[in-house]
Amino acid sequence: LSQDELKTLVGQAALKYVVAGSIVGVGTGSTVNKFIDELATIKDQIPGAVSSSVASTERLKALGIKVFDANEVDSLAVYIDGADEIDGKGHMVKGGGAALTREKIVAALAERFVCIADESKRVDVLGNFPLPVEVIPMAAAQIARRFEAMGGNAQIRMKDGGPLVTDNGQHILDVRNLKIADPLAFESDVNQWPGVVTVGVFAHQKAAVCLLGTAQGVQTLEY
Ligand code: DER
Repeated sequence: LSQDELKTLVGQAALKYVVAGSIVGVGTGSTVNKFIDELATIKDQIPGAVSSSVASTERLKALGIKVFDANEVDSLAVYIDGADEIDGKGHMVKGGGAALTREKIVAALAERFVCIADESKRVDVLGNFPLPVEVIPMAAAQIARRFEAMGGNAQIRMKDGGPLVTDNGQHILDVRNLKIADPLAFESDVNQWPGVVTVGVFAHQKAAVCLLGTAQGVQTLEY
């Protein structure tokens, strides 16, 4: 099975976590796009979705799914999102799609985070994927130096010849060469640094379930 076929499999599998009559929390990325396409097949069973990015909002609306503002809901039964890495406890590295801040905000509304991923995302220790960190632009160099002091190599994410600007108007650092042995402590520490908007470690907002697409089919991992 190709990676694309594995993403379709887990996108389909995530439908069973959608609660009829309830608004669904929707993440961002190519795997989530497969889920959104599947969600459209049952859109008459839900009031709509809360989205974590302009890109997901556009896809949801194009498929006739109503998008609610995060401030319109008190909580969500479920949040469905992908990951760049997920470890054995459901801690994730996210932000490959530059949506990490709104993803963490919507995930915080949900009772249950269901991660959908192909098997390439499964790791023992987080940090092989360059860690995305959303930063206030004026703090980028200062934050990069702090990562370098811990052995990391931080680069501003570029797009169309300049720094990528997120949905929130901020920049992203991608930090290579980190080994995140204690995701909870790392997330708490980096969150405190002045100028950090969001660090792409989802340990406090970890997954409860991961639907992992493998050559043998979809594995349901619970944490
Ligand atoms: O940006 C994100 O956090 C996305 O969820 C990303 O990590 C997963 O995207 P993919 O499904 O396209 O690999």
